[in-house]
Amino acid sequence: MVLLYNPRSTFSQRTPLPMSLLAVASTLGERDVEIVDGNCEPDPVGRIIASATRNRPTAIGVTVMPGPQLNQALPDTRRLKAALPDVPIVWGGYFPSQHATTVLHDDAVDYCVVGQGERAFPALLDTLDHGGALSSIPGLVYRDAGAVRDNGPAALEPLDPLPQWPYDRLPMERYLHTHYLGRRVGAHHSSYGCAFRCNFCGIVPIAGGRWVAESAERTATVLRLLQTTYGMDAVQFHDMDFFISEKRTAEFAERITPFGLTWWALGRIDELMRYADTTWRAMAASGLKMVYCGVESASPERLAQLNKGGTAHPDQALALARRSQAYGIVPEFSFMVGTPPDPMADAEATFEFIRRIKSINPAAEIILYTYTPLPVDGTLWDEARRLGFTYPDTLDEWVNGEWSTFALRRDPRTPWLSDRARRRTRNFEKVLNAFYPTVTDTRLTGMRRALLRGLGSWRYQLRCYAWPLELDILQRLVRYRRPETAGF
Ligand code: B12
Repeated sequence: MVLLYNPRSTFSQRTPLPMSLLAVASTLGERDVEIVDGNCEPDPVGRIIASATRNRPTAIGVTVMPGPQLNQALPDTRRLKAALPDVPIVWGGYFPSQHATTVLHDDAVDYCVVGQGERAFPALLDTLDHGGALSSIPGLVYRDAGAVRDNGPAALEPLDPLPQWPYDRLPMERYLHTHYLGRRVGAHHSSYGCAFRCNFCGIVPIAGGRWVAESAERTATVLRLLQTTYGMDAVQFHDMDFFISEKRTAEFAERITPFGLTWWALGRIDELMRYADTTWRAMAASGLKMVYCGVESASPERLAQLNKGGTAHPDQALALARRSQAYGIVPEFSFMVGTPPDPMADAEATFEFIRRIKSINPAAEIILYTYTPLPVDGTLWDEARRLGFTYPDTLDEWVNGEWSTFALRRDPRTPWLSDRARRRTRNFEKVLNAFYPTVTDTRLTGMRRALLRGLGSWRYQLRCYAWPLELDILQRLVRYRRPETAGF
């Protein structure tokens, strides 16, 4: 018996499919597996304790992302440890993959799996059940005679040979949502890692520039299954970069065109600009409705500092705004403001660039993130440390006070980010979102849109972003939902 737990990760009505645990559960073979999703259950810890008391599990596996999920995972794990002291608790996912030593300094957690869990987790379970050397499990970090031992990263596991995700172990109805993309929108992740090493991205310290992907055939088969079994009519791909291989994208588009689905995915601008017109046509015909791209900055020097790699250049975002419009695909562009050493100048240049994008393609969505340091070697991380940035040493610090919201990338309280720069960014965002109401909020009626736009107009034209109190009130009144805080 194995219990897998997804602590609450969101307060949104739209429950995210716990793909991490589906992936981990897929390779547990004949083992009896119970997945408990804290986003769906009123008392997930109570349910786990009851199950584990009936039938002692080999281990409890907990998936932990930074942010709200970590804040929930720590107290829950401590409750589980107190109630079930002899059941090993294993943390996997983004947070322990980056901070395994800090995690293992806490007595509530016994093991961390760094990176992919499909091989390391069953190997650990076999060792716990039958004995063997923990030191021979790549990707495992554990305590040994009072010290923390790190076995080092495992090789990336190719995805096609792995078993299908066991959707039947979850209440799938809970994970299909109605929004901009469709009436029953599902989720999938068709690859692992990313071929690039942008130094603000969470996958880099884990995947180290490596990428493995399902074949187009396998991904199409998964979508067909979700469509025929669960009535899914649209899908969001959460891959770090869906579009790395043009050949895979083109074949995938061709395969799914007859399904009549709509889809959304993330990709790099330079890659998409390299794609042939025939691939763009195939993507549009196959139902690609929106594509999410990180522009990050209006400055080529800043992109180099962010180690964006490839052939990234801000001007390509302007070209993509045009090209996607020609195919009826809405681009969603995210920016990274608040980078050291001069976040104010950086933000002003970004705002002007966003205005250029909007003048080309008013439907383009804009998302503003604030630079949140990650332990990725390179100038930015070095600069952040030089300016006094350090991570907490304990899990208690991570879940308390300012650190508990650090990962949200909205207000990370980095030492170089002044209140003025922070306020200016949020104010610009309010004015922009009023003047160009998002296309993704399907509840915004024509009248509400006109009202927002009318009220935001003078501020946008005059670049008067300061103190947009009237917009604040209006955006609250019309219950405006922004994708960066709420998803679609
Ligand atoms: C889905 C998702 C979410 C979901 C929650 C999912 C859940 N579990 O409930 C939602 C939408 C709620 C979410 C929220 C946030 N997210 Co999020 N999210 C993702 C996303 C897109 C996919 C994760 C996923 O399912 N991957 C697919 C699975 C198969 O892979 P995996 O998770 O890596 O799991 C593998 C291994 O990690 C390991 N593993 C994972 N869990 C476990 C458990 C055990 C026991 C074991 C052994 C192994 C193991 O094995 C798995 C299979 O190989 C990732 C980006 C990405 N593409 O991965 C970002 C990501 C994890 N999110 C991130 C962030 C920062 C957030 C936020 C905190 C902030 C933000 N602004 O986005 C918010 C919180 C917002 C809020 N207000 O609540 C960052 C984390 C950065 C970092 N420092 O590590 C990521 C990496 C995005 C990025 N590019 O930076 N997120």
